[in-house]
Amino acid sequence: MHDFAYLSDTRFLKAPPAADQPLAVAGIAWDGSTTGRPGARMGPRAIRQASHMLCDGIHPHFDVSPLGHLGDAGDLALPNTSLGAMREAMAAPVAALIRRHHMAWLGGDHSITLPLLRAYREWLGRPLALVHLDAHCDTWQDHFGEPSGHGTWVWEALQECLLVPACVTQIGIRSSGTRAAREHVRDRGGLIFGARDLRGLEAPAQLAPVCDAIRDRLAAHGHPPVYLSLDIDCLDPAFAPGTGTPEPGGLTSAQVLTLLEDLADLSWVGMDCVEVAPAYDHAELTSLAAASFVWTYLCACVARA
Ligand SMILES: [Mn+2]
Repeated sequence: MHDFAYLSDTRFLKAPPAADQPLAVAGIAWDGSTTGRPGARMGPRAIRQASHMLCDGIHPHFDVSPLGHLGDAGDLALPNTSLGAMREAMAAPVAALIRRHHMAWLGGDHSITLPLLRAYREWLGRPLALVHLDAHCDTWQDHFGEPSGHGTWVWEALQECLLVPACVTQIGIRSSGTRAAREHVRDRGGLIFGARDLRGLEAPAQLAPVCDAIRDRLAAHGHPPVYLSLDIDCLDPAFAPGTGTPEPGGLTSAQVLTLLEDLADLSWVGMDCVEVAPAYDHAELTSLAAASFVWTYLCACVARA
């Protein structure tokens, strides 16, 4: 794996290079599809740097550390400007990595998730369930006149039958958009918990109905493998200012942590954390939130094993 020194000069949690560990992270330092403020290509480096605040401890909820189980595969070697060429270049290294490790992908803008889902769908041989935390529905049918981008991947993944429609759950959605886009997942039979639905709900007991609804869907549809796509702009800009298309009125860090902790028992197969744009960050708020979410997900994997 080519490792751009300037993009990944440190490793997540100071973990060793990926070899035969069950868990691994890899960066996808691409932001050629951003429609707002660019800069998410610098996300992997910032998330790794922020993760160093977490590298000497045990998770307070799961009572484990991913260290000893985790490797860092560096950043994928990718073209910088062509979406098609980037996705083509991703295919082989992604296919190899998901067969070797349970992966957490560090974005990058959200256009990276479609080729990731294609790779998981092909490898697992069945459509996936999706838990999608985001301010944006990402079900637009075109990307400002282009066929594909960082706001079309959910639409495309459903069109390509990569997902079980009834097992797609969107959480935190609140951006402007046509009704057709905003409600598309629900129209296909999936679940949407918009930011307004979740206002004031933060404690485990308050969010239990959300977790139970997801669990019920999975049980009713044969327990498909579950993928987590976590756009950091699901958080309110107060918690995550460093992102390309911030939307006021978002989730709190505590809400997201509660969901990650209390959904730890799902049949997760991988995750991504995208849209961290450190140029707009303050005091590493955004990159530390992203690092903490990825760390929590990885700790859940260790605790489950
Ligand atoms: Mn978003």
